[in-house]
Amino acid sequence: MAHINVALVKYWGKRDPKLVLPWTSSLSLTLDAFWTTTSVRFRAGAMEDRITLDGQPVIGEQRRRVTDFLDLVRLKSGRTNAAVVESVNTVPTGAGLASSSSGFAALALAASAAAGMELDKRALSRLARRGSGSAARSVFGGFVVWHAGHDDDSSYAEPVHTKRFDLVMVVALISFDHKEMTSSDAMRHTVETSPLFWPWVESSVTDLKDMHAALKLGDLDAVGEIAERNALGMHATMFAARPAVRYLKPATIAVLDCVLDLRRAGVSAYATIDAGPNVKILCHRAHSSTVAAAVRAASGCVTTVAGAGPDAGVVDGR
Ligand code: 2P0
Repeated sequence: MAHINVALVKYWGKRDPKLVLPWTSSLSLTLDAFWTTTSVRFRAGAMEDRITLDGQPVIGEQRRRVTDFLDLVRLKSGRTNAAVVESVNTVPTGAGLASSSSGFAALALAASAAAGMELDKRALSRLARRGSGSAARSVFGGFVVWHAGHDDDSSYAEPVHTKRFDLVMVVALISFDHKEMTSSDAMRHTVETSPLFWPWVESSVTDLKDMHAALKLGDLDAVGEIAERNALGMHATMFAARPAVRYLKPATIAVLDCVLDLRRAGVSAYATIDAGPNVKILCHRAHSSTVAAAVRAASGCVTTVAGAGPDAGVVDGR
């Protein structure tokens, strides 16, 4: 079982698509509100992997990504059998809600255990990375940094120890729809065509350094400011891609306006947005009801309040 994470300093762009090595290091918060539970069994005699998500067979590109990952586990473990994979998501899949972060972290944990591999957490993070970049971070709970690294060994995630502070994310669910362009395609297109990509990579180095300092101090305003500028910068790289990639909807902008109004009214609230129209708003737990009510009124969205989630782990044999 693994929980989703939301990046405060984003990963956007691979310098090695096969090994999933990113151009930038990233830093995230694992959330308690959404998770994936996955079981894997290797079956003697079966010809084909059997993969279900929420009880439905997984097909097409999604299936290919999972079977590629199982092939990697088979290669590393020496297993040859086909697998039965059953996954259940509490998070809408493919809607920019980081379902692949919890999905591939849970799969890496379950598949490596079923194959008899005994991986420490760093090795598990490196394995999860090969399924989906953000999954490297969901191996750990709380705040997590994924070091970009320069090869398979040096690109892994680890926890960031911070001063304790009660930061939560109000998740503003604007759309549950499957996004039109996957993150993988959108980031490749951005790297290849956006003139703003390289300046963003450069500014991301400063954002990460500043974020570490802000977390050490437990300074929510600094954490929020850095997260918001980094996310809007990432979306700017997509707006400048040719043709543009635009995940934001009118309701996304309404939530951003609302967050600004909340700040003007003295409430510390900051927005971050991933590859979809949904917005996550960072604030103190004490302000979460005020923030959630304001963004619902401003945009008609549904809200969930999420705190820090745990490490990926085995629950009831899963
Ligand atoms: C992140 N996102 O840091 C960034 C910010 C979305 C926006 O990681 O191609 O599903 O599988 O490595 O991890 C979403 O991309 O991409 C993502 P792949 P992934 O959370």
